Amino acid sequence: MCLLLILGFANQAFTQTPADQKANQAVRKLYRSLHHAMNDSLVLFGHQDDLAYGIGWKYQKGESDVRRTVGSYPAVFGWDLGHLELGEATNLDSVPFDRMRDFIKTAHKMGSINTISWHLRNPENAGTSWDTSQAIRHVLPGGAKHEAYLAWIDKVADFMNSLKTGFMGKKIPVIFRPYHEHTGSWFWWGKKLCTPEEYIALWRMTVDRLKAQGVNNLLYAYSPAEFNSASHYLERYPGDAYVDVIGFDTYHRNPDDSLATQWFTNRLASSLATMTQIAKEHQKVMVLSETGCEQVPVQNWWTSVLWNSIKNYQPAYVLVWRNGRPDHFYAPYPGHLSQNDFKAFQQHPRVFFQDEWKARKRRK
Ligand code: BMA
Repeated sequence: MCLLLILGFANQAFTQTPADQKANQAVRKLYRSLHHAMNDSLVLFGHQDDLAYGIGWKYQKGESDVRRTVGSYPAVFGWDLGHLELGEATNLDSVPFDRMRDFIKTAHKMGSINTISWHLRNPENAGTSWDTSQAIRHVLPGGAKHEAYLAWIDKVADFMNSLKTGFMGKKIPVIFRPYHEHTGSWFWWGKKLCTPEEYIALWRMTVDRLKAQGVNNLLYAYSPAEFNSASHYLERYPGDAYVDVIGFDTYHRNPDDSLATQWFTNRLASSLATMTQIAKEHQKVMVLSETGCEQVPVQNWWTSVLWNSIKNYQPAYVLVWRNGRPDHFYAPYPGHLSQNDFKAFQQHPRVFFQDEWKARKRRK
């Protein structure tokens, strides 16, 4: 009995350890807490660029469309490093990297989780992420752009290494989500632009380089767009030693069309069902890494579309995209038609925003 208990405990500890063997204490703690959230069926709410800007405001200390609407910040904050590789001071959505660093510190201090994507330029011709000129083979070892690309990764390493708490100067844990939505072909790392082997080589080269630069505060998130089976999901999976979090990006488009809505809800549910199995087999944390319905034009979208599609599953978090412009936003703001429903979603016992997540961590 005693031995069984010890074995069970050891097994649990093993499976909740990040892929990076040198991961710091903070990132180990974050990984355990994500596993616990998932096992306890909690769904944390996340929002991209939440503290930076919203509808009608920009860079106002303490502001957040989510907090303005429901009184609490998100439990997960998303950020993006696109253009850091160029040495620019602001990212592709005009967020200054110095401010982003401060937002990440603020979010960490309030007990929330930070996740970072990277809409980086095409390394072949400096076009955008959406420039689909073939690039990967040129940046892999032996390619003409290899050294230049390592220098890009080093800029990411410097940024990650610079994320430190004010108090003790300890490195802040982050969920890094590079090369996302690769089952589509709209980014230069997408499925038609490289072979599975090239994609995996790019991923591993990136992670190995970050680690070699002393980065030890990351969990790595793998997040394709739509997929239709477990083998499709895993086709370009870089391996358990290179991934901690498995995600999935999908958006609700054409919400006026009931067939499109049905398609979205069915796909969301069936994808989460497939990922549940994968998460179990690979002992990873499962999340809905990006979703949303642009402008949320459906009054009860949060409870009837989103929650109804995910409620039978246990994604540790669900992140909606940025509130960039009056015609391009994914979280409500005060006065928005879905605000009451968003409040109902927030009050669901399984849905956690920053305040409840922080309180729970304190109790644990
Ligand atoms: C897209 C849009 C773009 C943005 C990009 C990276 O979905 O929001 O406006 O530049 O993400 O954040």
